[in-house]
Parts: sequence; C-alpha cells; structure tokens
Amino acid sequence: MASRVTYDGSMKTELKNAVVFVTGASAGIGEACAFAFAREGARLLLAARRLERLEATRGKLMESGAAAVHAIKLDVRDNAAVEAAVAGLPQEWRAIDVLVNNAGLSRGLDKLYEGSLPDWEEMIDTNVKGLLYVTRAVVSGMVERGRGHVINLGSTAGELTYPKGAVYCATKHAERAINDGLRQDLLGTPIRVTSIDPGMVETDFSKVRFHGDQERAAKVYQGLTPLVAEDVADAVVWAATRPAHVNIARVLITSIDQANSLLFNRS
Ligand code: 8X3
Repeated sequence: MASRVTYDGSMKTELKNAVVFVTGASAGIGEACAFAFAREGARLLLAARRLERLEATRGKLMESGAAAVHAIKLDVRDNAAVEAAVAGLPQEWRAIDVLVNNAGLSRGLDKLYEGSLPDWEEMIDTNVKGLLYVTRAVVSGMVERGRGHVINLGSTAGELTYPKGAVYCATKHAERAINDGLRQDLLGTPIRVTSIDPGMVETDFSKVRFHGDQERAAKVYQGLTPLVAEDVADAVVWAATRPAHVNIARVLITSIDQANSLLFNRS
C-alpha cells in the first residue's frame, strides 16, 4: 500500500551487518568498495579470480570495520561456477543485501575493423554475460526475501562512444540497458537498482586494456587529474545508504578534468 514519507534526516539505510557481495573485489574499484563497505560495518562477501589477493586484504578489511569477510574464487564468465558459488554459500552468507556488480574490464583500443576477437570475447563475456549471470543468480533470492539493492558499475563509455572503443562502449551501453531493464522488472518490489558510471579512474584499468603495457597505460592519465577508485566507492556507498524509498537510478561521475568520454582538459 502506498504511504507518505515524513523526512526526519535519520532515514539512512543502515549497512551494519548487511551482507554486501562485491565482484571483482581484488583490485581497483572493487577493492575500494570492499573498504568503503567495511567502514560501514558490513559483512563482506568478496569474489574475484585471484583468491589470494582477497585473502591478503582480509586483515585490513577487518581492521577497517568489516563485521566479517568471506572470500570466494570466482570467474563471472562461467555461469555454472556462478550458480554453484551462490547456491553453495554458507547459510549465514546467503541473504545478500547489496550486490555490487563490479567485475569488468577493457581490452584493446583498436578500430573496429582491426580489432582482436579474443579481446572482444573477453569484454563481452565479462562485462555483459558475467553481469547477467551474477544478477540472475543473486536477484531471485532478493525477490524471495523482499530485500536488496543491486549496484552496477557502468561508465561514461555507456553514454557516449569514443573512437577505437566500440566494443568496450557497447558492453557499457549494454550495462545501462540491463540496469534500466532490471529496475523496471523490479518495480513493485522494495529492491533498488543503481548504476554508478565513472569516467577515467586511475586503476589497473588501462594496464589491463593494453595487456600490461605500463608506459602506454600511464599516458592515458598524463596531464590531468583522474578519479581514484575511492571516489567511485564513495558514490556506491552513498547510493546504498539512501533511505529505503529512494532509488538512485544512475550517477555519472568524472574528475574535474573530464566532461565526457571525448572531452578532457589536459595540460
Ligand atoms: C572507463 C571509462 O573512458 O576510460 O569505463 O573507457 S574510459
């Protein structure tokens, strides 16, 4: 039944002991999200391909305020593994309150007609199919429990396509459609759906894009101040802590030196 909200300023969604599932949590934005949710006292369910990196940060996450940490090795591209991981969670980790669909990457910066098919497959399999697999596996439980928040990591690339980035941009346009579609499909439930869409963030993103070429990666951030992973994590936690009746649909966030995918202020 519809009701009216009387705002009293203390309606923040409390994340203490909430189960927060972050994919791609071993580095960059995912790792920063883990620390940001730790500071809120959440229980962290962390997934990544590099389990040893998750295990290595466990102590620091607990020191930062996490109520508990459960780390799982997971490649989101493998749907059977995703389903088994979610179905096989220990009882106390099953009721996921917040899903942060962060796992994603870019590979290559090439004209479409010269692009590398393995690069394309990796981006599409991770950023689109992996996002769908994890969402499918987790959100059905949220619907059953009548509780949850899905936060997807989009990009300025999901809004405006840039040269040589067609496939990466296509995956982020797909994320935008999935985010909006999921929100429509969940209308009538208390489950919230948010896309946090950063521009340039200095993480391993460009190193991964250029297959480990550090020099080329460094040039991407030359002469400007990019965002850092913590800026994005801050927006993720902000969306998650809004009052329960507030759904932040999308947050587009860039550094002061970026206007959109194509326009930068470089000195
Ligand atoms: C990251 C934004 O412009 O580096 O999603 O591709 S960009």
